[in-house]
Order: sequence, then C-alpha cells, then structure tokens
Amino acid sequence: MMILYSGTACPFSHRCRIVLFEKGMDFEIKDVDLQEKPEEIAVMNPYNQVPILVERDLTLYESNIINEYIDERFPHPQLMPADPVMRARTRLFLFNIERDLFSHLPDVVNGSAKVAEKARATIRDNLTQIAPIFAKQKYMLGEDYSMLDVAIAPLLWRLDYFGISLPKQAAPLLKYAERIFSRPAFIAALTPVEKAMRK
Ligand SMILES: N[C@@H](CCC(=O)N[C@@H](CS)C(=O)NCC(=O)O)C(=O)O
Repeated sequence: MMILYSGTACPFSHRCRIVLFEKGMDFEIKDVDLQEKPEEIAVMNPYNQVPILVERDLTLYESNIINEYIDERFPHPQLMPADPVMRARTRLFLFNIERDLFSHLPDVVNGSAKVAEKARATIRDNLTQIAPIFAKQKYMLGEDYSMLDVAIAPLLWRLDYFGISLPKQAAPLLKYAERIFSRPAFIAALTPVEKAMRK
C-alpha cells in the first residue's frame, strides 16, 4: 500500500493528496508536523521536506514526480495525456507552474513585507496572464481534467489565504478554480487546516 507523508497545510502535499483521492485505491496519509519534524523525514528525503511517498522499497519525493508515479501505477482516470507530444507539453507546463507561480510562495510566507508584496504581485500578474484561456476551455489542457489542473489547484485554493487578489479580467480563472474545487476527489483531499483557509 502507498503511504504519503503529508503536511496538513502544505500546497505540495495537497497536490499528491488530490491525485491519491482521484484514483480511489487504498492508501495511507501520515500527517507530518512541520514544526517538529520527525527524524525519519530527512532519512527518506535528503531535502528534509514533505510530501514523501513510500511504496514497499520505493521512496519518492517531489510532488510532481510522486504524482506521475501514482498516475502510471493506477492509470484510471489518467491524468497525464497518452500522446507523447502532449505529455512533453504537459511536463513543460508543469515546469512553468513551478517557476512562474509556486517558486514565489516561500517569499510570500517567509519574506519581509516588501519581498512578500513583490512575490504576491508576481503571482497575481502571472495568473492574470493565463486567465483568458479559461473563457474558452474548461481545464488547462482543454475539456479534460489533467495533472496541470492538479498542480495549480493548491495555489488557487490559497489565494485569499496568501493575500493575493486578482483583477476583474481574471474572472474566468476564478470560475475555473470553482470547477476544480467542486470535484469530489478535491473535496475529499482537503485537510481540516485547508478547509479553514477559505470561507
Ligand atoms: N519542490 C517540493 C517542495 C516541497 C516543500 O516545499 N515542502 C515544504 C512544506 S510545504 C517542507 O516540507 N518544508 C520543510 C519544513 O518546513 O521544514 C515539492 O514539490 O514536493
């Protein structure tokens, strides 16, 4: 059985919980207290971070790497596209999501007021830029929910919590976010701490 070591407020762990619940197989989630991290975390992950996935003798870390493995082990519903060109494009977009959005989160959380404000503005501008896509299509890749929607969802869920407000022209993105938030697997994957992040 797969075991996920997960932070209850961690957006990266959130991604992996979403995929586990989408697949509907047996798994165990172990909540890790990041204030008092057990020593075993550093043993399993040299970067001393969650999420970590353990299955028999396989130990994985990095949310997107974990998610691709779960998707290949349990192919239904398939979250990575089957076509090699679309898979490659999806991996590139996953990289863009890390680089343009998630890499700024540490500054939002731990930066000085000035640094945090700059990081919020960068995330806001990058989200506003992709917003028009969702006036034309349901999900990031078109009509089908995919790994890209999973990857961005934890940030969309935390926008208010992180103090990121979007301009009017980003309305299609907020509608898209509500579409993701209404999925049963998304709801099931939320921890009590995450539920409290949005009113
Ligand atoms: N790139 C990693 C980021 C993981 C990450 O930043 N995890 C944070 C919690 S959200 C963590 O474990 N930080 C260690 C700590 O707080 O001590 C991923 O995608 O899994």
